[in-house]
Amino acid sequence: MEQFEFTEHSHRRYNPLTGDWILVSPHRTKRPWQGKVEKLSGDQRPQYDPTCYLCPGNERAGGHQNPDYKETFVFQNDFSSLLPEVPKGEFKNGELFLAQSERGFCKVICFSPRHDMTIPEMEVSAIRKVVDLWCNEYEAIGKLDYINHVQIFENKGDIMGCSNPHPHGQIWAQENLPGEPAKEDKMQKAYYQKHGRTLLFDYVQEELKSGERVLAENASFVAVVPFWATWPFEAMIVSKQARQNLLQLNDTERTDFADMYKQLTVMYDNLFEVSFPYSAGIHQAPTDGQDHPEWHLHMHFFPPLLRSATVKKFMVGYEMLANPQRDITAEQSAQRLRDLPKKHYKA
Ligand code: H2U
Ligand code: ZN
Repeated sequence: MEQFEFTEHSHRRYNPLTGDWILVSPHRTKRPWQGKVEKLSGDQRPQYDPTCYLCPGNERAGGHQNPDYKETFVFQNDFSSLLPEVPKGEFKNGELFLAQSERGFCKVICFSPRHDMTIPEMEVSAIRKVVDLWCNEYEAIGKLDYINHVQIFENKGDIMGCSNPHPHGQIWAQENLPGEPAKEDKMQKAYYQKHGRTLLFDYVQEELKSGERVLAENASFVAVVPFWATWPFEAMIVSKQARQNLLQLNDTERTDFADMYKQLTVMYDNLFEVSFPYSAGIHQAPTDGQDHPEWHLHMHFFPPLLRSATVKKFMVGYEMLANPQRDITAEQSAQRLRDLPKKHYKA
């Protein structure tokens, strides 16, 4: 029997942030990029769309009017999933039926007044305004007594169910730590208690040493395809130093975060020469008023595309019922992304 090589043989990889496993089947990618790579005709969008509910000056649902904003703009989601005025309550019937009231609220953030922009096409100085807005919102929302988790995210592309191409993200804030951050909270706490360093600090050191999965690096941040990546081109932006949350970033680090956000999304767009869809979001310390030395700021990118602008990875069948699975290894994905031109393909 030949020796086990994880570049050749089926194996499971462990995600130390969540405790989950994924199945990797590298033998299925001996010829990973056969078949035609389809291109979509680039969408031509106007700088201003009179029918867009996010463009400056336009009217939104419920008769609200957007100001004539010049940089970023944030507003309460007109169709919030979470609401602040929910009476406290619990439903319990034996061990099997349990429900609890949950308070919170949702906001929408416009990244730019320009309807035709996307993050990879924006200047780093403009993306820096988005980072500043995230910081201000995390701080203000986090101070609210009943809010313990602030989820900042971006859902991009109609394939991801995003309703509007105007560059925007969202914030959902709530009382309880939701599922994914709760898993990461537990795993990071255990690691920190054992080692006295954050899990992602140690992880980033190792990734920088090997360089195999590193996509880009600046003075304060690294973009990496995680060893345990589930989506074909999943990536993570991690601060090099242990930072519990956005507020611990200094001025340079905020700009470096913006720079890394751009570098990664430029790679993504160049991969299939399409405005690359993804769900991305920031994981950081809970806002429960406690110190969280175990928490290490990072941003996840989960893009659905597999082989081209139109061929998507489905997380169905075995993946729904057993484990997520991938063919192309994290190392192969990183290599492909790294080898791309560093300039946006439209430029
Ligand atoms: P997506 O990026 O997932 O499409 O979400 C856009 C959000 O914008 C969505 O949550 C909100 C929707 O509720 N929205 C408003 O708040 N006001 C509007 O006038 C339309 C959409
Ligand atoms: Zn618009």
